[in-house]
Amino acid sequence: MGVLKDRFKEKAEISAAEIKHILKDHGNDKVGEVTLSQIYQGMRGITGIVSETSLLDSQEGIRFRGYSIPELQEKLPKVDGGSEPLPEGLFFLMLIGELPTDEDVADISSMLQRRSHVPNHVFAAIEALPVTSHPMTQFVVGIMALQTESNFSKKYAAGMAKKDYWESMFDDSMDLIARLPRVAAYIYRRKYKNAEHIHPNGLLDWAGNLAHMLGYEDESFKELMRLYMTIHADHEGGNVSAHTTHLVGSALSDPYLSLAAGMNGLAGPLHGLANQEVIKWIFEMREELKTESPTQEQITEYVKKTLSEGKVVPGYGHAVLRKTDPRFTAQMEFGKKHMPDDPLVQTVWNIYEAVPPVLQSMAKIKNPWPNVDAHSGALLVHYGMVEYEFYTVLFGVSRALGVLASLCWDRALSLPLERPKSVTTELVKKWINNEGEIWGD
Ligand code: NMX
Ligand code: MLT
Repeated sequence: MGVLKDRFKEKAEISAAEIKHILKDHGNDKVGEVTLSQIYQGMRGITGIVSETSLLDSQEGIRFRGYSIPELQEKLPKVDGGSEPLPEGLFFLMLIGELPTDEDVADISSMLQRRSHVPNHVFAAIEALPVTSHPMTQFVVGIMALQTESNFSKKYAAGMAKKDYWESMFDDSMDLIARLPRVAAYIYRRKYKNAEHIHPNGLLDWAGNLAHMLGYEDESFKELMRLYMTIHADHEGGNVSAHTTHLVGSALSDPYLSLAAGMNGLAGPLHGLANQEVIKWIFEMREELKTESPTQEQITEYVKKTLSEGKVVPGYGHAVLRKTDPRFTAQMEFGKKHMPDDPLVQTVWNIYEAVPPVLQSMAKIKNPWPNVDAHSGALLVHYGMVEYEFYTVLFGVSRALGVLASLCWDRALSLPLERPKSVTTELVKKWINNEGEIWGD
């Protein structure tokens, strides 16, 4: 832990000095213009956040500190005999900005094991909810109950100098990442497996141990968890879960409060909940068509029906991407390797053929291609995890890696309270008539 923290401190100090120089020389340079439509339409295309951990290109997809997903699969350490990257390695990369060695990753795995204790009151808080509560509701309650453990909030209450904020934010972030798999597995076993809980295995890696505590011992499921936890971890800073975590953190809310806020955003059907919506939609299609393997023609008709009912086709489209999401492709490759004959996985591939032409024919849809959520559920169902309401919790455990690495950077760079200017339509109308100004100071 000490070594990781020292390395982070060293990197952050260099970056902070660099940013100071950049702002001194270029702080007043203009980076673009903002149209009225952008203000009304979700701020698409407005650059307004710094997030060091990853960068999204509309054509190429995500790069983590410059590395694409295939490059991560090649370069990040793996378990002996495994072929998927260890998410601990991605976390190191996002936090430190360098590829880790096998030893760096082993150190993070054992640090997370050491810090993984979840106090009993957290389980009691989850138990206080009806078992029928959505798993994301239980997950957020679990994270909020863990907040009693925050070092940052205790130290802040006792009086802490600004220069020390980053250190207890860092400690909290490591604790939280270490504890999340236990909380997630507890919710899964409570809701779906008669509350028969499984003890952690201290010899396993972070994602392998999550698979074990969920009750899946198949080595290829563990490999899936390693891939899943890697590819869902970060998608630059503007997506709802990352932006919310960053925004709430900017009020100096501790990592527990900030992540819980981000997870509430992930629980929305246009964001992370789309992974459950995809499988639900496919199951409903199979039931309605009374076949396990609908043809492409049948899928096309079903997509048109979904659209005619005024619903979205889940798993398709994106606010930034304009090509097939490389996270979809990585999962498709996993499917081809481990379960090429699975009828549900094949249906996902048939949907990939059928949906884009239909969406392309609707001028208003900017991206007809699949996103990460179009594929993930089918892989989980293959291993027997059919309880699709749980899927977004898995997304959330992974997303914590990226947004908490970013939160450490936010505090280390002393980024200030986030507070953009808002306007009223009344003021917009005055501005149009040259009777008022809508720019903030
Ligand atoms: N099915 C039907 N309509 C769509 C779809 C879709 N898959 N994608 C976009 N549209 C509509 C969108 O609702 C909007 O309609 P309107 O003007 O009537 O409000 C119009 O097309 C223009 O939207 P875009 O500018 O292309 O997309 P936007 O940036 O607004 O939204 C999503 C992006 C991701 C919210 C949208 O594509 C969507 O709702 N997709 C389905 C849900 C989904 O898969 N979400 C997961 C995203 C990934 N993640 O994990 O977070
Ligand atoms: C994500 O992974 O956060 C989603 O693809 C949504 C986004 O990037 O806006």
